[in-house]
Amino acid sequence: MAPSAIIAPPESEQEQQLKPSSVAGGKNGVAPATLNKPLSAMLSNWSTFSFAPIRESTVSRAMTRRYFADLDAYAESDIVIVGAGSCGLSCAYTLGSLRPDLRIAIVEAGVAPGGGAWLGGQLFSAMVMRKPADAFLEELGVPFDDEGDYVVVKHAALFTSTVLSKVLRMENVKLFNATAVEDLITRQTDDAAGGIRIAGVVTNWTLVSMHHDDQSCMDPNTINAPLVISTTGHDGPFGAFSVKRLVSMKQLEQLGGMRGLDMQSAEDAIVKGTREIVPGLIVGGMELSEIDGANRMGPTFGAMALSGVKAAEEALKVFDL
Ligand code: 48N
Repeated sequence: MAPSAIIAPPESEQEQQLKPSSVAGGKNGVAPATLNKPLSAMLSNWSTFSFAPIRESTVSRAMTRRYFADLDAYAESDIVIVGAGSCGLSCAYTLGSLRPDLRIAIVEAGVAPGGGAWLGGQLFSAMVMRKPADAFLEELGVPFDDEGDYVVVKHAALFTSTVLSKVLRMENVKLFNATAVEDLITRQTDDAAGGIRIAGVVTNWTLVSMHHDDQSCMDPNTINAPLVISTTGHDGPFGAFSVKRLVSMKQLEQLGGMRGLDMQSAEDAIVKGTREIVPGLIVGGMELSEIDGANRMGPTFGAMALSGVKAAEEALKVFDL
């Protein structure tokens, strides 16, 4: 005997409300926007669709011509920002906005810029920023929930992609990603103490940097700049690069080492401590915790954004000297 059809219990009022159609933008929600004319004309006309003709070499030339023109132009930069995490990108946005006349190169070891700011904490994607960092979100036009002493961006990638897209649109800023800074360019200062001034960075494609041990040394490239801003994050395979290099060059005795998690103290310390460490080198973000022995703050990102803003301000003080 066929099992009797299972008759679903009547939906409760509450289940009715959970139906997807109540989501804004659904049939019963806000009317969907229309696409532009060329795209609308494409829809349901795929049988006649075809791309314009191209030759493979044209694609290669379109890419390489621009890349090598950028390498040539930015070989002499005004400012180099090392690390395109939340601090580096916030710094680039601030500097690029305030000084569109400055040529700013960002060097990022990862193929994907953004560093640790694509997720909030763990896999919980919302991003918390404590006030007054909401001012930076307002500046960028990133929407957030206001929770009183702090705000929440619904997805960390919304913050990161917004600041990234604005920086990439700037005429005076160039991102060299998948490119590692593997040393600093130095000059002797005239003081008797044998001090140095940082005068640029030494770069290599990250994959090359990772294989120096198993390939003959592939000589690097360089970018000359009177000012470098290092925001390479706390210690890790690539992290805390510039501060570790200052120790190995005997310009710093030793690192303070990032301390345990203390949200209350960590964020103020990082923002207020962002500064020029040796002539020509400003350090910000979590890389700074490695010098000063500052606490870590875990999944709150206001200090990264405002350390980037402060690093930009410190750079303009130095640059306008
Ligand atoms: O996101 P990070 O690691 O660094 P910050 O300082 O921008 O932001 C830190 C933040 O994400 C946290 O760590 C949060 C707040 N958690 C704190 C906590 O308690 O743990 O970005 C650094 C970027 C990365 O994209 C690296 O790939 C890049 O710097 N990088 C380099 N790029 C070029 N050359 C190098 N030598 C290099 N080293 C790191």
